[in-house]
Amino acid sequence: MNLIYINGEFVPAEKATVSVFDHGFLYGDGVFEGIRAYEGRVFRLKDHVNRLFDSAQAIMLCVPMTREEMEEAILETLRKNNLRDAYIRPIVTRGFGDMGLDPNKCKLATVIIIAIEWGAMYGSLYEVGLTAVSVAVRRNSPDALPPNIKSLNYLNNILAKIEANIKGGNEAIILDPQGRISEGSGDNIFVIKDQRIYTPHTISNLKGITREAVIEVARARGYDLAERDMGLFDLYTADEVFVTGTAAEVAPITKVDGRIIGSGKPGPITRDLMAAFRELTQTTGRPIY
Ligand code: PXG
Repeated sequence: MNLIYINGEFVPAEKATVSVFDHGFLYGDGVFEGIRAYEGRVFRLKDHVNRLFDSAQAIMLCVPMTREEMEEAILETLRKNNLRDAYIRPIVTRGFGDMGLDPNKCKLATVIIIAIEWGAMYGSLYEVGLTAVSVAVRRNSPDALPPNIKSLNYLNNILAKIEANIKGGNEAIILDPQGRISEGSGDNIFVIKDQRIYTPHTISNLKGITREAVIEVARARGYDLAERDMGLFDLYTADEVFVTGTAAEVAPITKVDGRIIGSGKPGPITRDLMAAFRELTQTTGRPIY
């Protein structure tokens, strides 16, 4: 039986509910994380908890526990469910309030941690590569809703995903309001051209923890890597493209808007980084047990 952490208690999944007056439900007023555990170790737990608290800080949401307590609650949720390879979803909402969006009406944040068993997201596509399509919907403008906040309001990303589904793509390429490459619906984007690796700055997208890990391993392996602005042209003419995310891990993209990327197969640098990232996830992380 799957046990869910809600406000300090472990509740069977069927009974794990929140109030319809919770502002996380009423307004998407809250923040979350997506974390993975591999072979009994949580990958970059501290980074994820720090980002959760940063997201909360940005929306002036007081998390009713310390970062250390959050880390421990996540580990305890994994232990209670006997998990070793898992996907973990901590959620902090503004909590129970009344109608009306004023967050001051909510006295105490709701803390939820879900942990389930989960394998590779894209199955056989890691071998052949994903098809990506650019979408008309633009990423939220940073001066409207900063995409750095991992908030419970994911409609911007969902609209992009709907469009990708309609256009027959495995993932969406979302542009920022100025037409620069921003990110996928749930992952960051990397482009390889002439042996150099490029990725967009993180003003209009999420500061991905997988992105950061891949930057580290790429530089450690001697690759030249830079953050820069890019447009669709840079994607269409790339030698290799891949996306990174906790869910997607490192996933090659071999077609963008009908253009075949490079050889049409996952390229050598992408495959090298996929292996290096795998190695990192198998050998590092906070032990659960
Ligand atoms: N951009 C966005 C918009 C994300 O939601 C990433 C990038 C990658 O960040 P990390 O830190 O995971 O490397 C994310 C996170 C899903 C799903 O079901 C995806 C994410 C989170 C939750 C669910 O595809 N990706």
